[in-house]
Amino acid sequence: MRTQVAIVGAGPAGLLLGALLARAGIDNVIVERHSAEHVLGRIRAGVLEQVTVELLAEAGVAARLQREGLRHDGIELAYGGVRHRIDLHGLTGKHVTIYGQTEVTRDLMDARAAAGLASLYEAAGVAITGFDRAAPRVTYVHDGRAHEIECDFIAGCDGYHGACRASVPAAAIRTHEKVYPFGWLGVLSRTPPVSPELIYCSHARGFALCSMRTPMLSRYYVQVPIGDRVEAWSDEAFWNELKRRLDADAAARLITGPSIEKGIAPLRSFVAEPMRFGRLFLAGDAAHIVPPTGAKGLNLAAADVGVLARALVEYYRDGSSAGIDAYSDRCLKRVWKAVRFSWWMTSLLHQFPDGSDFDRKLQLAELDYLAGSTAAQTALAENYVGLPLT
Ligand code: FAS
Ligand code: PHB
Repeated sequence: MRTQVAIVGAGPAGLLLGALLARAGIDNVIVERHSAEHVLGRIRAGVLEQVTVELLAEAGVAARLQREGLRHDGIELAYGGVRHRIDLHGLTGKHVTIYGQTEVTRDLMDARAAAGLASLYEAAGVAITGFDRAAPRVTYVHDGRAHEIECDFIAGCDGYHGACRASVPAAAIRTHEKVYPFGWLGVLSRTPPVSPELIYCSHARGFALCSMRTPMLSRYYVQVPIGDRVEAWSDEAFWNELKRRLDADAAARLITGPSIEKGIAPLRSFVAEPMRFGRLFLAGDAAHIVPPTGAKGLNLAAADVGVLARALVEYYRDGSSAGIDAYSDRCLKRVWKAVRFSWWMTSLLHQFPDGSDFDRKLQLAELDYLAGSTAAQTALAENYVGLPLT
């Protein structure tokens, strides 16, 4: 098989890139190791920046999102039993949209299928070669048969554990990593959200987050120690712990119910540099990971592929390689700002096992400063709604 761009990974990054390239008439194939059902079964992000919504609209897949997505103009920070609203829209003129990553992925998959574009699911043993020369190849096995894709470029959209970054010679790549000493236990429940906007809670027992997917589908998280196993957390234990971390009003109003999904996600910050190796481009989680505290992971993936799609259109339409040559530097400028923000939000709101009383005092002082400073709230709001796609 031959194509212009071979995309490895059918998560949001790969699917959005495929849609943007197809809109520009650039032929592409997606190779995914799992089934579509498996990909859709992963419960992940919930908050979309305006840049992400605009890219989905540009890709022609935002109709349901525009109908069903929930516009949020603010978030609340809770500490000391009091909630403080950050007026995102009032401070930045922008808002965020609540629309689950699962739905984004479903919309992209449906559009791709409707357009008859090639998506190869359950592809085993995906390997990439020749990207350091002008002969990139993607090979894989499907239904016991070996296949090869000849292409001009490879987009490594295969996430943190994917094959693409792992195929880059160690001497050609630098990685930066910070692993946090806790995880997030997340629960999805068919219950009305406890509050119309997200509540980020800082509590001596640990962080908690009240989020949602729809007016009848709530998403909650509590910080748990590294090594905690989800089997050790009954629904009752989860709800009791969440209530202990919420302010009295939210705890009293919380409507609990059976979990329809429950899992523990580890938290890490990770960046691979550069993000381009000859004819291979890394995008999304394949290149960087952020703790979900800043709601940046999915949005960074979308921004990467927005830049990459524009660069590839410029290459094929104008014969210019300026965009693809600038891809890595352009993305990394945005990535590191999001990594910093996500680290800052995580450091501000979580309890660190080795944290001292002094550390907790600093957290509370910063929260107090935030609660009383328009300048501090504006800095948080600018990063939360998403920095411009320069
Ligand atoms: P993805 O990991 O989504 O997609 C990569 C795809 O590549 C997968 O489908 C995988 O099966 C496939 N793949 C991997 N190896 C392959 C191979 N060798 N061959 C072929 N295919 C291969 N972000 C937020 O903003 N908010 C959140 O609340 C949030 N929660 C998260 C919870 C969890 C448990 C995890 C793991 C991540 C969470 N994230 C969150 C981040 C997440 O949303 C990512 O940023 C987002 O999925 C990035 O999309 P992709 O880069 O497409 O990577
Ligand atoms: C979610 O709804 O899953 C969510 C929302 C905001 C975050 C992280 C996760 O910062």
